[in-house]
Amino acid sequence: QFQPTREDKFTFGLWTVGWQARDPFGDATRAPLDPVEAVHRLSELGAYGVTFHDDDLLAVEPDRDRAIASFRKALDETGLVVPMATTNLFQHPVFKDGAFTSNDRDIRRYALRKVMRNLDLAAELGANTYVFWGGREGAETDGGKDVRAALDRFREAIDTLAGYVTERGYDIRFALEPKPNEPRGDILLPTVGHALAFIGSLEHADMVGLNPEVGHEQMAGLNFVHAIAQALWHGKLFHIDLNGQHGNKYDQDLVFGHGDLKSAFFLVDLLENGGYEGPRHFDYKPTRTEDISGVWASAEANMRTYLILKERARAFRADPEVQEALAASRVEELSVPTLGADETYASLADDAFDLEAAAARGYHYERLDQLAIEHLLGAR
Ligand code: GLT
Ligand code: MN
Ligand code: MN
Ligand code: MN
Repeated sequence: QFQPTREDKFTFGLWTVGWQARDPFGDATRAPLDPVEAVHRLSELGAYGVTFHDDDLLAVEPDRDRAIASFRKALDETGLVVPMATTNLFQHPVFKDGAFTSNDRDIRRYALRKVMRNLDLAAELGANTYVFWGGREGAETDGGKDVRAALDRFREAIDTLAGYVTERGYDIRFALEPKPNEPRGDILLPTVGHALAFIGSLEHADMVGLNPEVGHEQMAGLNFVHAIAQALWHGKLFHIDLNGQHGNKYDQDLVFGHGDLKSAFFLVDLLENGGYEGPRHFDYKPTRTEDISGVWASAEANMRTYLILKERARAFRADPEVQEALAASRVEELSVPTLGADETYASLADDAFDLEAAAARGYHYERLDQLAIEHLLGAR
């Protein structure tokens, strides 16, 4: 039980298990990980696929062609797929003021070339989602960045790249990944809501959606389950980054479920029942204390935790007492349109409504919440 299989569609970024655990205060605590080794180990653990930044492939082999060849061979040997790829537009010093929104025009043009080159590889490897995390698109000072101009350039970049993908005939959609801050003091498109509004302004809006990350919304104090529900509602949940975070602090990138566990429970319930069919992608960092055995233990932990929560969510839904509690809370009633099919605002005039009685009715959410906690804790 809780043994992952390919059908579970678990995927990992090469940069997750491959993170050498450098932080702003300390050096790497782990050796570079060969992407070939990562592919084989993840396959043995039951993962379905891997994802990568252009530069991740060069972790131990600086020659791009050779690195790609051995990565491809590992994929063929294991059957792992590459559903998503992305670009490293944050690590090199050239991106210190951003990539698509750097004040320096030459750098913006270089960034577009870097993406186009990796889009070709992504298409070759069969990826159908391409992620844009704009970690360096932002500022520390409000005087130095014209945010409206930056948004113009961000839009120009995404539209230009969407045009490139369309013209090449690649079967690829874009997914923007919001984050409020870190590494920049303030990042553009800081939350799911900001990104959704931005997407609506794009020329190629239909091929652009979201890659929300659990911890990033929680860093902003927001409810991730609500963010995902709204992304689904807009038809924009193209991909997802699962991990763990304890509230408003630096980006922890903990194992999935190792932060706000109750939110993770309701998230899995939503993903499993809300129509999301894409990969369950883990974007976490094995903590700096771990050696390589701890890295693999943490990779396994992400998948097991997801499967356990999936089972807990199923048991919650199947419990007759939960069904009764849901009915008592009138959860289903919210799906009934407020006006009948043939009604207009005029029909509202002759409602017989007992104001006092309606105000007095309780919603019984506390009982429902406790039932969720008991299922989550395995007490039912
Ligand atoms: C980086 C970031 C992640 C993004 C990755 C995709 S890179 O690790 O912290 O949240 O998803 O570019
Ligand atoms: Mn993160
Ligand atoms: Mn991260
Ligand atoms: Mn992420």
